[in-house]
Amino acid sequence: MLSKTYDPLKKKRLEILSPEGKVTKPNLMPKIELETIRKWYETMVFARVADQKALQYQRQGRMLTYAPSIGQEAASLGAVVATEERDWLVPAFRELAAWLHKGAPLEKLFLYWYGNEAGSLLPASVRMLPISVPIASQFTHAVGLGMAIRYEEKDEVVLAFCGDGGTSQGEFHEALNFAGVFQAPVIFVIQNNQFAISVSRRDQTRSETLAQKAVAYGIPGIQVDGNDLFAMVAATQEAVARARAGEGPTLIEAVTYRLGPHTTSDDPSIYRSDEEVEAWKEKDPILRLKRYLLSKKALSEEEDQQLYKDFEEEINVIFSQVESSESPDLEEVFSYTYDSLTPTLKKQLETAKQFLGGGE
Ligand SMILES: Cc1ncc(C[n+]2csc(CCOP(=O)(O)OP(=O)(O)O)c2C)c(N)n1
Ligand SMILES: [Mg+2]
Repeated sequence: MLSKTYDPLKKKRLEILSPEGKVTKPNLMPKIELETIRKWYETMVFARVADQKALQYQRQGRMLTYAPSIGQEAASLGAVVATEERDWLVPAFRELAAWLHKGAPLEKLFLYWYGNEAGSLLPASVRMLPISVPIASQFTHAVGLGMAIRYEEKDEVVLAFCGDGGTSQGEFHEALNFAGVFQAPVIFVIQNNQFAISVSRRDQTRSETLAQKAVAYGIPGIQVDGNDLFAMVAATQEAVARARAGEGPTLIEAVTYRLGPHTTSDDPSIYRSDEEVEAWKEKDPILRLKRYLLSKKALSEEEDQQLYKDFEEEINVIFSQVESSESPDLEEVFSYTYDSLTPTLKKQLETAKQFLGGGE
């Protein structure tokens, strides 16, 4: 069992694909067709280009705000590909590659950051919750979903994400404890991208790893190289199998790096060095997978360049549709959380109507 071999208290980290693009542990390599790996690579590149374009749109004054996932594509994609269509995804807000794999249209996610409420209304066929802003609330939502699945005796699991900063929130601990006690079928992934806005990982907790927090809750935990797609797949496959067999939750710490800013209103050069960023660029998950695919002759430099060009065009079209989309009625902002409006929501809606109508 990986979570036993890679006991987080022994400070071990699972890595299968080296930064040079070589499989260093063939015995742990998940069985995946080369064609499928190539498809996943394309999803990661699409997410990267979408992030880069979104940052540009924002600088051009065309996008409200944006939180890019640049550098973290393997952490979310590697986890989600180990789940099935019937399983649930509960994202934080830096899992674009996973959203795309799950079938959430990029248009919806752009709408969200554009400030259009319609961005939170995902197609019913996509088993994914919309973005929830309060840090680590994703984990308690995931446990709720997991408990509902157990109650209804369904063969489904929940994959949930939060950040390294999220591990300091009460909801993180409540969720892990509850899931451990009741053996909820949830895979918790911490995207440890080394920062919570400007707060570095070492200022977040005295724990040597974030994975070891699983120990306190009596559940398996494992630290994984989050920039290694194959390691993420292997660790998540094992966690999914356990959850599906009724053996409860797992905590996965994906060690990665936020190559971009926290959001478009952040300037990371104030709190971290260029050298640090450059060192992490060598461990870029896309570069690593590209090197692997090139060595297997499953991708050429020309094809790779073409991918970037094609995706840029496709994304520009999607964004122009977002720019010309209409805002939904104000009522819609209030009408989805509960079956019917609560007294507080009714009051808020009235206030919002007055405010938008110019007040009295
Ligand atoms: C409960 C709560 N407190 C504060 C914020 C403001 N906030 C948004 S993102 C963020 C940092 C989150 O860091 P981390 O969990 O590491 O995720 P990352 O942004 O690195 O993906 C903070 C403090 C919030 N959204 N929710
Ligand atoms: Mg973080």
